Amino acid sequence: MDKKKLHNAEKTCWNCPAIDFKGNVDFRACGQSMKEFLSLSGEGDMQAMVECKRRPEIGMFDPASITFEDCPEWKKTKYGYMLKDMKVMILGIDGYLGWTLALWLGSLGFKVSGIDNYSRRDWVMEKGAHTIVPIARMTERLRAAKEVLGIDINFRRMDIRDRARLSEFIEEVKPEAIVHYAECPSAPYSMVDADHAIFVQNNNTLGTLGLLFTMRDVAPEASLLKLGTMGEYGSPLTGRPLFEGLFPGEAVLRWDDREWSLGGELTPRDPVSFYHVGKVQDTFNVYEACKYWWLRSYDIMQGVIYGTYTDQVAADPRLRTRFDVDEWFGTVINRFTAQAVAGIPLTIYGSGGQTRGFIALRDAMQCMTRLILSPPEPGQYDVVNQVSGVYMVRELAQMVAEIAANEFGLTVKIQRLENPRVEADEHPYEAIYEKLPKTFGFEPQISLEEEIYESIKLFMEPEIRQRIEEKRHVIMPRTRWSGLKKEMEVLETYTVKPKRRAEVISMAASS
Ligand code: USQ
Repeated sequence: MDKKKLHNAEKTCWNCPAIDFKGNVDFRACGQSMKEFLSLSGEGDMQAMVECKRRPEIGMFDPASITFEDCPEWKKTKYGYMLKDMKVMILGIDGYLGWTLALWLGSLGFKVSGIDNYSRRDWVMEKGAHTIVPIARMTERLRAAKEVLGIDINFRRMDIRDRARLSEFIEEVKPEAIVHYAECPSAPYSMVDADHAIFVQNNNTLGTLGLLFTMRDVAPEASLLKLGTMGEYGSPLTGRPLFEGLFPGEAVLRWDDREWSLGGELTPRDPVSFYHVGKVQDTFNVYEACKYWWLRSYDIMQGVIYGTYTDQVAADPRLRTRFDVDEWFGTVINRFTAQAVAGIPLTIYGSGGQTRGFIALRDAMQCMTRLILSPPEPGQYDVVNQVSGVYMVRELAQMVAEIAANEFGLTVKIQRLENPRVEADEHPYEAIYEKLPKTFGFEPQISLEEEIYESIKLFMEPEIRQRIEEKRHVIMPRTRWSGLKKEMEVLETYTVKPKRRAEVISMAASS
């Protein structure tokens, strides 16, 4: 990528969702890149002629002839060229990520619409838990978004599996990108029992499959940003790198004195719960849909997310996003920060040698924006590993405990528990996460330490601290992957005491 140019400057109308391909394109070229597509037409005889839905006056033209940089419909922003008033529909707009993204995009000038059936609120309630950061009802959220940030969000309450209504809404809005967050995001919830496993796979996998058919029929030119997970890959004990979904061109399979190229093939998946298995099935469904129907998608293998801050959600208490720390819906760093504040021992599962890719909430929002602004080509399925750092669970516990102790004067206990999950807790881990920085210009804006600090600061508010304490009983893990109903044994407990002020100052001076 040319450093001086914005990452999507040289993309052309071939990638632009405002282009009308219908009737003017040879659909035999489905799934081909622009280069291959043009080579198919032979003798430079252009087969693709398109019209612009926004500028019909220019008539039919060659889609490779106008770049985003040249087109007056695309304007420069700090995240890349942006299609003016670009319409983005967020499925799962009431969730932790969905609501945050809606406000983030709205404040950048996107036209945001979204659906939700509030099921995340229901699942958390079913488990006797609650979001520790109190959130407003949707009507109040929408009102506050308008009042405080001047953002109008076109919201419709519905289940993604209600295909007739979804199709009607998509036809009405005509989104240029669809962000799909409308899945149940919990590995432990999917491991509770047969009913939960079946529910999660039905809701997630069949919901997504239906969406693909709907997009084929009513919005084939919109890009689909589908949330996958780094957990699809597992953590192979061989230490094989976790490539970005597809093998790089140079990869080969060697066996029995013979050799084959693996370049471009989907890499092996080794999911670690029935939830993760559903995500793998999604991967194949999306991959096929791009092949069959010329849909275009980025499958986003997101690392474990943490944090609660963006400028928009912090602008008013009614705009805050949810924050779960219970066994089922809390992810590890978020749980540790809340545990540290409420004096609950930080729960390391097993030895704590589990290593994972992570990303802060606001960095994830930046990545999503960049991906939305750089749509894939028609028929293109691509995968990004949305990660900004790799850490081991026990090092995270130590880091959270030290920040809580040194910056907030808290006395923090760390507790190693028998691991409720079936997973390796000592293993090699090499995640490759190069596409977002190299192809989409992503630069992380926030360090892990800063984000942990911000979260703890917010949780020190008496109301939030109280809400964590009230739900102590749903913070300790109870769901064993083995199905056994038995409390986890405590393997070790130790205290991380605040360093004396003088020690902190001398450490800072020597670093
Ligand atoms: N862990 C602990 N203590 C805890 C909670 C978790 O040691 O109190 C360990 C787990 O055993 C695991 C690791 O931390 O090894 C991560 O667990 P997690 O609960 O933070 O994340 P996980 O269940 O793997 O999945 C979560 C979300 C899922 C998302 C995924 C990204 O539930 O939606 O897709 O993070 S990833 O893990 O990279 O696949």
